[in-house]
Amino acid sequence: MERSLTMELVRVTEAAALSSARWMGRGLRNEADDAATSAMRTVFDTIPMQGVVVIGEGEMDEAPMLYIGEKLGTGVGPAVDVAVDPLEGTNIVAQGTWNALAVIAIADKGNLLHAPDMYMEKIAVGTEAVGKVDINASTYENLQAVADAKKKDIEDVVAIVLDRPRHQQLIQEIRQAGARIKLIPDGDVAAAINTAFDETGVDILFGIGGAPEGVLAAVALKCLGGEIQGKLVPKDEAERARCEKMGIKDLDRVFYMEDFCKGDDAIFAATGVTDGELLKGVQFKGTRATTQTVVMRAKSGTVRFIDGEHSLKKKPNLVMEP
Ligand code: VTB
Repeated sequence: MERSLTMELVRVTEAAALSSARWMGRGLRNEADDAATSAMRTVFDTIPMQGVVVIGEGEMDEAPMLYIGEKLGTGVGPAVDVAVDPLEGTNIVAQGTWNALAVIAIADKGNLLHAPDMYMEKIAVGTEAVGKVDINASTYENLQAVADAKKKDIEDVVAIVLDRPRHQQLIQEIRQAGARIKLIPDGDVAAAINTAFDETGVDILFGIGGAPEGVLAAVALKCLGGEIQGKLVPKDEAERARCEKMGIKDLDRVFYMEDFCKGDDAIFAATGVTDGELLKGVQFKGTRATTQTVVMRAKSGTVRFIDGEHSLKKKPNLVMEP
């Protein structure tokens, strides 16, 4: 994979963030998502690669663009698997709260997990706790392992969990263990990434979120030297059948880093749409807009934060007006 693709991917997530951020705080989640998706799709046409969407906006018959199997790029250049979430956190943008991201991950063809669109139980940690947690261990054991690895008391360990009724027991277990919880309304990709950055104050992600989001988080954590483990959680017979069709017979199967993203190379980029612990969201002032992006590559381990300042006058196509 050409390393020059890293900067190209920044342009993709910047465009998606700029477009969807225009909808911040307007209470219109679908409009925010559509804006991100079409901006992302447009920029892909200019990128020298032969990409195929493996994680996207849905199946071909349910999504007009960035659907699974769609070809992306100019058709010359490296053959890559593409995972996208043009707007991770549509509700977040609609409500103007924290941690919405425009996200993309790519890896050499055949290397990304084709995760079905269903729930996945996840556990994610940053570098220090790699190899120390186990999705099959108890909540207490995992919290204690993170505390030991990070040389802190369990009382100072901060777990991040999606605020959902399905997590009631998990939340109780974390509090009983003495650790603290940051409950979030949406956005477990940002939450997983944040475990790899000390300054975010987040030590471990627990709980059930989307499986496709698990793949995106895995690529980021691969670049950062962190770890995520996952288990599919089919909600009904149809989803169980879907797993079987994919060759996943054992529903207790644990997906590890190498299952999510094979090989030694992958690139991940995310631009903040709304403010978060790691990235500032898009800000507009007159004809200028600013963005903040993190872009990283697994092979080199380089992590870059890129501040963008955009002229909306010179590039009006960057933002689709509501
Ligand atoms: C999470 C969250 C995402 O989906 O994966 C969540 O991180 C899981 O679905 O931002 P439920 O809302 O059904 O709990 C998102 O909210 C995005 O769809």
